[in-house]
Formats: sequence, C-alpha cells, structure tokens
Amino acid sequence: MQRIFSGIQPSGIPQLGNYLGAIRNWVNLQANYECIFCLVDMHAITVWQDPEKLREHTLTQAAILLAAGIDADKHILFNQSAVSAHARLAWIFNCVARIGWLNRMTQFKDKAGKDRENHSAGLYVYPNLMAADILAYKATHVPVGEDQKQHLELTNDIAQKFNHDYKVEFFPQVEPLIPPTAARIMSLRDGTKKMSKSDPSAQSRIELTDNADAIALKIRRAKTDSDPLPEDIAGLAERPEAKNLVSIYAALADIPVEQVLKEHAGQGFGPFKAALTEVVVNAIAPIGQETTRLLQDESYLLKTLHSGAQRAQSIAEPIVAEAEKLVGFLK
Ligand code: AQP
Repeated sequence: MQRIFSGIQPSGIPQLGNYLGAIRNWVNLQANYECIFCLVDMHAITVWQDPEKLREHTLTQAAILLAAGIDADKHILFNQSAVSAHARLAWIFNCVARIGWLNRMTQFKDKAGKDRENHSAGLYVYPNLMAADILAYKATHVPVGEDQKQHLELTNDIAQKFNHDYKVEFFPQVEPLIPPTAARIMSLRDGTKKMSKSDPSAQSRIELTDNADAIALKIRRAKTDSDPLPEDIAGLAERPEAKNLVSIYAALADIPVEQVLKEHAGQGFGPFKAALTEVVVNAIAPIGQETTRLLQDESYLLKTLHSGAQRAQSIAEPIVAEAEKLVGFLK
C-alpha cells in the first residue's frame, strides 16, 4: 500500500478551510493508503506560540481529527516533536538545500512580508523540515493544497540532490495529491484573504469547535455585498465574498457551484445565509460535540498520540539512521 504523510500545525483551533482543504480529504484517503497524520508542532513554533496554548491546541487538534473520522488504530496520529527523526533529517537537509532554492519560496515571502530580518531562521528553513517530515517515512504521496505545491517540488529537489551527492538511490520522489474539488476558503471578513486559524479576528473564520449559535452569528456577520445571487459563475467575478460563501455551500453540500446558484439565484444574502448556516451546522457541529467529549479524557488523547509516536518512530528510525550513515556520521 502506498504511504501518505500529512501535517497540520497546532497553531490554533482548526478552521473550516483546514477541514475542506485537508481534514475531510484525509478521512477519505484512509481507505486506500497507509496514512501518517502529524500535528506539526515544530513547524508551529516557526512563529511565536504561547507554550500553554501550544499544548492546549495540540490536544484539541488531536481530538478534532479523531472526531472528524481519523482512525488512529489503523493509521498513525502523533505530534512531530515526539519523533526525533524529523529534527535529525531536517538538519541534514539544511545542509543539502541551497539558499537560492529557499529564497524562491513564496510562502516565506508571504508570511515574512517586508520585515524579513525579524522573522525566525526556522520560518526560512520550514520547507527543509517539511521535506524531512515526508522523506523520514519515504512517503510517496502527500495530500496538499495548491499553496503547498512549491514546497513539494523543493522536497523532490532535496531528495534528488541527496541521492546525487551521496551516489545512492535512497529517497523517492513524492507526488502531490491535490483534491479535485479543493476550494480555497477565504476569510469571512475579507474575501481576498485566506481563512486562517491564526487570523487575529475570530469572526473571520468558523472554528471546528464552534457551536450552532456561534456558527450562525459568524455567518450572519460575514461580509457580503447588497446584490442578489447571480444565475451563473460569471456573475460571481469581482464579488469575492459572495463567491466564498457560495463555494463553502457547494463544498459542504458536495454539489457543484453551478447547482448552488441554480437553486438560490435571485435570493438576497438574508435567506442564503440562513440556508448556508444549516449546511455548515450539519457538517461541523457534530465534530465540535465529539471533540468536547474526547477532550474530557486527556489521558486517552495522550495515550493515542504516544502510541502513534512509537509506531511513527519505528518506521522513521531505520530510514533516518541509514541517511546518517550515508552522510558519514559515526554510529
Ligand atoms: N483557507 C483554506 N482553504 C483551503 N485549505 C486550507 N488549508 C489551510 N487553510 C485553508 C489547508 O489546511 C492544511 C493544514 O494547514 P496548516 O495548519 O499546516 O497550515 P496553513 O495552511 O498555514 O493553515 P492556517 O489555518 O492558515 O494556519 P496558520 O494560521 O497557523 O498559518 C493545509 O493542507 C492547507 O492547504
């Protein structure tokens, strides 16, 4: 069976974009792949995380993934820092990757903005750690959004250069698995900005632990324009907020955007938001309820993560030990 590695940062409470762009897809991939799901806490600290919050978010995120349908018995769920192979291989890759390659990464440019000099060195070498996450397991497939394609190309460049430098065929090339209907979910306050768990405004996102009232309020307050819904997709051009709400509806109801428009054309945002609230609550609220139940048993969550880390370690350890041997580290 082909092996998948997927990560999510415990940098906040997962939001609807994480669900539609990643988690829902992960749940489905479990039927056909051997899956390794990782709470990438080492990636999260590339920007400041309050230690207490990081612990809390890691546990909450584990609970959310289990509540959403990740099977931690058949597959592997763990937090990245619990398996030292990630850090060891990342250091080797820091020495394989070229500075010029990292300079081209658009995510660093987006996240660091103009204030480059004041960001952590970790944020800069983030893609090398991501390459280590994947290659420590010799994973062949990685489910990612469009935004992560560049990092996967870098992973392949690193694998190729490692193999070339050490004259081996050791690390495989990896393939992105981009879900066919991967909608990019945008902020509820600004349709040109992606929905993000670390956006300072909680009103900009629907968190997977929001209850029905909170979801209804956030959708009611979501920014829109005053025109009714158009009859076709062309009518959504230049209307990013309207397009976003229609895309969320389509993704959750699992129907094409065209069908949503056919059913709601001519409607104002009052009734459409009410219909959207129902769709979002039906999909998200059960995950929130199950998460609350799971969070009451912290020792179960810790045990699940610990068992996942042990199983992850048993796959990664021989691969990374072999890489270290190839580099010439004395064992
Ligand atoms: N708005 C989004 N729409 C579609 N997919 C999204 N993803 C994130 N936001 C959206 C996908 O979720 C997966 C895990 O994301 P991550 O936590 O590793 O990092 P991220 O993309 O940086 O997510 P956030 O929520 O924006 O986190 P912060 O605020 O900490 O930076 C990825 O596959 C991503 O594509």
